[in-house]
Order: sequence, then C-alpha cells, then structure tokens
Amino acid sequence: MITVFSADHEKRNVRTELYGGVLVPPHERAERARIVLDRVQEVGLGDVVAPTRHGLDPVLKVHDAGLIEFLSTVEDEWAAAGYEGEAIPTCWPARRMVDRVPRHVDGKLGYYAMSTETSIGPGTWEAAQASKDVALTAAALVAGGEKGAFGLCRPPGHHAAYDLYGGYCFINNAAVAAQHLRDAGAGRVAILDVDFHHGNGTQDIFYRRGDVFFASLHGDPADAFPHFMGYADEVGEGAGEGFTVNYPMPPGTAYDQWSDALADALRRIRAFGAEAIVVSLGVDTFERDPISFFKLTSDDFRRYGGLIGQAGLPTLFLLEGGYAVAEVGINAVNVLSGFEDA
Ligand code: OKP
Ligand code: ZN
Repeated sequence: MITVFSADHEKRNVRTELYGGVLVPPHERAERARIVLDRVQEVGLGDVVAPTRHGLDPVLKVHDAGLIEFLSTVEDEWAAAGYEGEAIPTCWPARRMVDRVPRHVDGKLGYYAMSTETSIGPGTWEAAQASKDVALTAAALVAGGEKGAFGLCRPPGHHAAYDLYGGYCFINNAAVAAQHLRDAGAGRVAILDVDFHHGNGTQDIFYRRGDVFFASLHGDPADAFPHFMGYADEVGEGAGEGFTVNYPMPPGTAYDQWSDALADALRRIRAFGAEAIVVSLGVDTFERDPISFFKLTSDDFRRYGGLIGQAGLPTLFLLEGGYAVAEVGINAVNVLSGFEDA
C-alpha cells in the first residue's frame, strides 16, 4: 500500500494545549507523524510519496469560505493584536446570543472554534493545507484503481465541521477526500470513523446528504469529547435520513463489543452500496491512550484491519488521532497490514 506523507506537517508545532486548566505540551504533536512514518518504513508497507498541491477549491466544496478565510488570516491577526501566547478562544456565541462574525480576532476565534484545546500558532495553516493535500493525493490513488492507500495526515481532520475548527482539527481531510471520490465518479462513498472520538465535523458536513454514508464508533459523548454530538439517535436528516449511524460506547469497552459495532457498521456500509470507503483512522482506542477510555490491544488493530479488508472495497485510510506516542506507529500500521492480509 502506498503512503502519502508531507514533512510540512512539522510547521504546526504549537507549544500549548489547554488541558485540565493548565497549558501543557500538546497531545497532538509532530513526533506522532514521524513515528507512524518510521513504522511504515520498518515493516515495508510500500512506497512513500509526497502529496501534489490541490489548492483550496476541493476544500471549499465542504467548508464555509468564511472559516477558510479566517484560518488563513488568524495567525497574522493574532500577532497584530500584540498577544504574547498562542491563539485560544475565550468567548462563544452561546445560546440566545447573536450569529454574526465579529471584527476582532478574539470574536472570530470564538465564532469559528468548537473548543479551546486547539491553540493556533505560526505554521498551523500551512500544515493544515499540507494535510488535506495528503488526503487528496491518497484519494486520487484510490480513485485511480488502488485497492488501498494511506494518507498520513497531520493535523487530523474529523472534528472540523462546515464552519468550525477544534479538537486538533482545521480542515476535514476525510470529508475533502470523500467529496473528491464522489467527483471522480464514485456514486456512493462511505466514511467509517474508528477514532475514539466522535467525528462530529464529518457528520455535520454530510448530515443532509444521501450520497455519503457516515458511521462512527466512539466514546459515549455523555462521557467523552466532543460531548455535544455522537448519540445513537443522530441518524441524518432530510435526504440524509438513515445515512448516518453512531455507535457510542462506555468507558472500558474492549474488542469484543467494539468489533461487534464495527461488524454492524460494515454491514450497513455494504447495504448502502458504497463503492469506496474512507476510514478516519484514529488509534486512540488503544488501551494505553492517555486521553481515551477504550481497551483495544495492538493485536486488535490488526484484527479489525482484516475485517475492513474483508469488505472488499477500495479503501482510503486517513490518520486521525492516537496519543500513546510510543505505540502510535505500531497500532496504525497494524490496521493497514491487517487490511492487506485480508
Ligand atoms: C482529537 B481526535 C479531555 C479533553 C479532550 C480534545 C481531544 C481531541 C481529540 N479532557 N480534548 O479525535 O483524536
Ligand atoms: Zn480521537
């Protein structure tokens, strides 16, 4: 399987994440991508290629132009405001307030943010663009007939909604890639989100569409980030009704229960008639992940890669989360090896 990788991910190198009331070094750090790349090469998964530049048109098919303009200017506006630290929102359009984009950068941050842990600093926007180019380049390989491809994306994307960033995400790589597959001729595309966290951004983007199926396995939002989306009764709306499926699961969930949900999701994807699958591949379901509460082992990742492979569809894997840094390479590449061996 070909891996697409860009060293430009390193341009996102913020120092802070607001966590437990303290500014700590980010869980989502550059080291993660280097470790996954090292593992890809160690096991000889296949060639590693650089992305080609795709510009912003494919991004604007699934995101609000206002969000993209904001992301492309916020680093300069924050610096111009004279602040010392990294950009973090401090206020929101909460219930019964006004839905209008403010002029000041503090207001814009609150307007476009879904959460405060995702500090923005110099290079974040460049890295986010490289990440979506990785996704698009890998999507083009699958559209061109590859059975599988791996987009080693960083930063991740699945929390980025139509007009929101947050949860370490800026551009929704999976959504951009799924739309690319549709535009390249796939009539029906499924997105399978196996990251520990609900893919609220991806769900948001396709919630009213019947051509892109969305399935997510995740920590129950009553207990886990993003807290305000991902319940089982969210099933899509309008033309999209019945084309979203959520599997929220409780603390301590291990492979038996988790793989039952995966098998059900794969059944639903087959019944939908998907011509390709985009996997939002977060490996923060791992038993020793520092910010999550599922109990998958490194062997479980290989096993479920095989289940995905047995679906027999062209499959695009895009890296999302996974914060047990020492094992992030083993776990992510185990899924890919399991897929290839199926
Ligand atoms: C991004 B991805 C826990 C706060 C959670 C945000 C987690 C973002 C995960 N107290 N912080 O889905 O892996
Ligand atoms: Zn996650």
